[in-house]
Amino acid sequence: MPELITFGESMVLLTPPNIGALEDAGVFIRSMGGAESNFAIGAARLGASVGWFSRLGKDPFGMYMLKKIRGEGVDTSRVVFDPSYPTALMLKELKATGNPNVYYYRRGSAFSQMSPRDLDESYIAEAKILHITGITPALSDGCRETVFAALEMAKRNGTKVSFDPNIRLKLWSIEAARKVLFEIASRCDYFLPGEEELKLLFDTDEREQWIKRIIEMGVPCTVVKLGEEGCMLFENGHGTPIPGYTVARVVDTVGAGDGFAAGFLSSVLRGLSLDKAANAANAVGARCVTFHGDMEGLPTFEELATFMGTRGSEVE
Ligand code: KDG
Repeated sequence: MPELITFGESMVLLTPPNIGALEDAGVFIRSMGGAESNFAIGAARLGASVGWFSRLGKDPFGMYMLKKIRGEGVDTSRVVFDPSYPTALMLKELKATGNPNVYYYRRGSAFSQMSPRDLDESYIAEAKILHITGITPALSDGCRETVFAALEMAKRNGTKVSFDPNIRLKLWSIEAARKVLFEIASRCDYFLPGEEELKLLFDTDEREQWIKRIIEMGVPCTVVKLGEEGCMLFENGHGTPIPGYTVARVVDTVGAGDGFAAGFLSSVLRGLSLDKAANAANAVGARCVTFHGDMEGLPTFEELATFMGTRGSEVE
């Protein structure tokens, strides 16, 4: 059974080869996205024993994603195929600068039919860490119930819970998001938000304010992603800045947070101290932003060692 598990919706991603309006695009390159499968693939490439479960449509796109994720060495034994609902889609519109525009086709997807009945408690019980993101509870009532049921199962079996809020305001309002995401965050063991997400969650632009709120929340370990600045690690109410890595050119930041979580949790499971795990996480995140695509920049352990080595750091 895998040590690190996660679940969520993955989508086939269609992107035109060139910059320009999507309505004029006639040719698309197929790949895939999904925060949790990006995370699982990232952790597997770094050598972790990882499992991902989901509901996929019983259709060619569902099969494509299963094969892709399984081919990366992720355990997919708990994936369910749904004959009645389709696999979700996502389209990207490339712009001359900045992150692409994203269009979702996921309402009524197979994953949105997820319910607590899809959970295998023994799979959660035997894992060391369950990683959840805030995208899943935004997708449907059933998905939200499943997240809370999985959290309960983890708690009663001593499995640690990691949580990345991954706020997607295309899926719900900030008011709805705050209520649910706070509830999950306050019960997790590893909280992995980005600074912009904390500004939204705590409704403040002031760093001192969100630092104060993070300390008050009392999560055993919080790591706040600060982009090129690196991250800030909070342990027992004490915050330590962990400097980031410089890259020549940022091409796409989408998926970098999933890489960061993969780098952090796989390092924690290898027995690294939290500050060393946060350093490795910074490196994975930095490498990811130099690649187009949601998961293409996720490094193998050797690639991470090279990336860190050329910047005077060492992978452990
Ligand atoms: O973190 C990257 C993800 O956002 C992306 O791969 C797609 O899961 C996705 C989403 O819901 O936006």
